[in-house]
Amino acid sequence: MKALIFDLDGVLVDSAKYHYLAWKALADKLGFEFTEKDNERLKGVSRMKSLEILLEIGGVIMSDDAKEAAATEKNDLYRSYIAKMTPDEILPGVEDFLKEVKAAGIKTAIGSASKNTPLILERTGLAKYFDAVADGTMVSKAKPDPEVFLKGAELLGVEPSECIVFEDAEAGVEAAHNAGMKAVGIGSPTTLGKAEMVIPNFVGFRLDKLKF
Ligand code: B16
Ligand code: MG
Repeated sequence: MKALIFDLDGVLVDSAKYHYLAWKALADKLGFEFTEKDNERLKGVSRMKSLEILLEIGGVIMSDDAKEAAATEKNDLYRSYIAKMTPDEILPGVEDFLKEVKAAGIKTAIGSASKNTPLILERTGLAKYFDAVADGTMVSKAKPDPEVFLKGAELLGVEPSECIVFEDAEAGVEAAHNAGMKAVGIGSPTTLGKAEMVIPNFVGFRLDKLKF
């Protein structure tokens, strides 16, 4: 193993709550209920696909132009929230693990669907831990397609088989496998059962626990 590739939302930071608030504001405006349970379906999914799922939940039909406008409105509100993020919002245990990884000389990349990745990395101070960033601005195919993880490996100059991915979404674990990489699931074994290893979070997690 030469490199570790990290998903962003749900693995390093909890930006899902801001996605939820921004999508909920749109649902409120359109006049239907959107719950936190519904929001689970949007994790790891691209912005446009998320909007389509939201509209399906509300039983709302929209033209393509109206969808573009709604996605932009949601993103503007979401960015206003993440623009206020601080390093306190890095998930527990993450920074200790990243420090150990860097000290061990292992390469690191971000592999995220989010087009807002640079703003989040900058606001939280996480940028300094990563040698490369592959995000939603660089790929055209969403997870479970392996494109974003293959891009991460390419930017790092390593083979996909030398990478391990950390993911909180089922589609992300599948994307890692489709890239020929192993996956560590962050969250529940019920949803992430296909990963080679599942941990609840990074608290107390160390490199020597990475065993496959
Ligand atoms: P944006 P990840 C994903 O990030 C989120 O989990 C997902 O909920 C979001 O819709 C997607 O990014 C796109 O985000 O609207 O900011 O481009 O989990 O792949 O880091
Ligand atoms: Mg995620």
